[in-house]
Amino acid sequence: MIQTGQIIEGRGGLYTVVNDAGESFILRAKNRFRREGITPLVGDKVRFTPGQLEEHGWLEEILPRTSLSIRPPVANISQLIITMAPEPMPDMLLLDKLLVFAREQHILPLLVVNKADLDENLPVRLKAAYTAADVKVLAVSAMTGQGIEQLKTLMAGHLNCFAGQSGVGKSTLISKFTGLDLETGEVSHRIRRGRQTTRHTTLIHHDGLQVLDTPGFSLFELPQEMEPEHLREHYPEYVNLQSQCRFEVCLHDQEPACAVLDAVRAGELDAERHARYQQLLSLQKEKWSNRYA
Ligand SMILES: Nc1nc2c(ncn2[C@@H]2O[C@H](COP(=O)(O)OP(=O)(O)OP(=O)(O)O)[C@@H](O)[C@H]2O)c(=O)[nH]1
Ligand SMILES: [Mg+2]
Ligand SMILES: [Zn+2]
Repeated sequence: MIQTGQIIEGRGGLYTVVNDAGESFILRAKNRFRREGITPLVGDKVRFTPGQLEEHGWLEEILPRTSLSIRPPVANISQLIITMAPEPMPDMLLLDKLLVFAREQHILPLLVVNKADLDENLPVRLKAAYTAADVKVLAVSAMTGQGIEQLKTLMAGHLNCFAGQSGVGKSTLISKFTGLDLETGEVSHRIRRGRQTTRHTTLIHHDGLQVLDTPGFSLFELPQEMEPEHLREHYPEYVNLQSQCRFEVCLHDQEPACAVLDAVRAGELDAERHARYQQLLSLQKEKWSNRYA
């Protein structure tokens, strides 16, 4: 009897799938998937045949995805919770890459600034820089509980995925509101070992919330096949001004009579974010020109 469910974990060719009634099943993908070059991903909605007795069952079909990330591999995220903290030192370029990825995949971004107990200033600065970019910024602390209820409210109804640098407290936050004991680690230990504490992706259903703890977004790179000319479309504050630029395909880089450059010079748009935009633009140009290499 074929059922439908969602992949919550995949390891060593075995997939854990949970059906609508909350029962879990261990499945293998049929050979057809490999032949067709389809890799089942955590987050995928699937049709499957449960196994008999001790036997594993079979994945039959992957249902259409609403969003996709290849690296790290996850499907159907609807909200990306980009997590930052005063410690480790914020990687602003990573933040901008993740925002571009979210916009491109029509995923709602949410910027969560954790460890507000250590520094109240960071969320204020990020709010000032990112409100124009249409990003909601929320200050929280897994330690004191500040902002956690608000965060839960914002998470309702989404397939949420935590992303951000190693050590910002993603697993600690998830543990905080699920009560689950996830692996977490000291920032200093992590640097010494040079690796992340969370090493594989799990989809957690808890109390009506759906959340993914995912390693790998800390090293996120924009896909090679993203055309450099499309980058500007994922910066809402630039899209708003585009019609005022002299050239229709203005990349807001060095063109004359560019409304974005004017706004940056006038201090109306964040100059550092624009400098990072130019950095990403040249990175994508380089990737794009090497795409057949
Ligand atoms: N002061 C303070 N420390 C926190 C807070 N939240 C987490 N931490 C600490 O930050 C460290 C890293 O937390 P983790 O939850 O392991 O970080 P992570 O983002 O899951 O890291 P990876 O799994 O490596 O990607 C731990 O020592 C936590 O105790 C907070 O709100 N305040
Ligand atoms: Mg973790
Ligand atoms: Zn322009």
